[in-house]
Amino acid sequence: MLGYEVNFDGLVGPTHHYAGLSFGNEASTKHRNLVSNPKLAAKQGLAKMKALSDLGLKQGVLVPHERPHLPMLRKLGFRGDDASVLAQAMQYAPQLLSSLSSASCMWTANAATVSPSADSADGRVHFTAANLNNKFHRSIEADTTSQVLKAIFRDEQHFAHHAALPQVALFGDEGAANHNRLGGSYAERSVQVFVYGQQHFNGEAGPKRYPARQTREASEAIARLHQLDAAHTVFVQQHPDVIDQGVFHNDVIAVSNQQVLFHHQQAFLHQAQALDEIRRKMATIEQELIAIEVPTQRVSVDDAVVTYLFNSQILTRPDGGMSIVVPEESRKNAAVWGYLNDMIQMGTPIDEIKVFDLRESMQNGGGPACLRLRVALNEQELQAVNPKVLMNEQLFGALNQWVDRHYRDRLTQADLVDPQLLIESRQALDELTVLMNLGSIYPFQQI
Ligand code: SUG
Repeated sequence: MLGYEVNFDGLVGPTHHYAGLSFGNEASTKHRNLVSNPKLAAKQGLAKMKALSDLGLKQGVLVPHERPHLPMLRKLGFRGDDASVLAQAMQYAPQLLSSLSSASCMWTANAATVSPSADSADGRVHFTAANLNNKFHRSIEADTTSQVLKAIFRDEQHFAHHAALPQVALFGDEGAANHNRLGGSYAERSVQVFVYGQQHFNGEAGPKRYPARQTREASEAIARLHQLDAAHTVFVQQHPDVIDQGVFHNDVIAVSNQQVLFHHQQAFLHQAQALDEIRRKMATIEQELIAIEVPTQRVSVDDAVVTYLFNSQILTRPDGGMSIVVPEESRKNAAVWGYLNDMIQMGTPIDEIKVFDLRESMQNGGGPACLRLRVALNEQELQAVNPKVLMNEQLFGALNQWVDRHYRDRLTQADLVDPQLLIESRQALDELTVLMNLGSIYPFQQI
């Protein structure tokens, strides 16, 4: 059966700024208070989407959420009209205003976990929106994410949507950033690998310095909801020491595509055992794991974190070869660039490097892979996707013009109090829902 991996990238929202909100994500902390450029951020993201779509790959777009999030500010006790809610929040709790203005939903690898129909007992594609409860600014994403996914994957015959897991630390869930799928064709059964940072019930030691954002308990609940079978599912603990070095999601230290698992030597706790289990489970579907393990001697964990070497996308081109998509920061680092150039000569399926400038997102800790949610679909399922969200020449042109009309090219935390920014954002999103045929997905549209 024909299969596709469709990458759904997050379109950067108009309130993109640097607020240092993500403890444990070193880029976020380091770039706190930097002046951002939302217009450039959105255009850098769109350029990547268009370039990949031009390669003949399937590319979708996920829309930004409404920010500042007025309903949550009101829930937290700020009263009056919108302008006075913003003014009070800025006066009494500027960090809250920043949290509720973050454009963090751009990192759609954290939007949800997706299991393709070939792996699920009921033959449907399953989506569970991530609760993202480790960070307040991200915990408010789940409801809108669900609405957006339902507006794109509408047909219940093909698509099953699950609400986010309970909003407590025990079920900390960061979506597909801690999830890999290894196998052959996208439309055939594969092995799903859930990577967690901590197991709360009877687990081994977790990180000491930074939080583990994904729990085993959450991953297991998702595997149950998605009706996966144990024979093709693997749960692996990420190495706690690397979380403490800034690897806040597994996609900062490992990435997969089809049979290939590209990972660092220190990615997993009990690494040899983990790879062995993946290998054995892949053998039951007659697939052989191609493990590309990067030695610490060649690339240190620190270099991996700064350059986002593993936050790359490995994509199968229509000619069957694979390209690796890396951020500009990987080219600038001699060790990483040297490794990448050696790797494409190693005889693995990866034979090409593609470099993108994603600096605006990178400065908040979001590389190429953070910006995309992978959805593997068969032909019929692809036909059932809302076609207005799929990238093509026309959508690319329309979205660039939309960004030009509505986005600022400079934003600081001080600007978030400006009621005009809220008005601009709402106008922009209102137009976007029409452009992409999404219906009323934002709170302000439902009042
Ligand atoms: O959740 N940064 C995001 C980056 C997410 C990257 N995603 C993946 N690795 N898949 C986060 O830490 C920073 C926002 C700020 O500080 O302004 C932020 O939310």
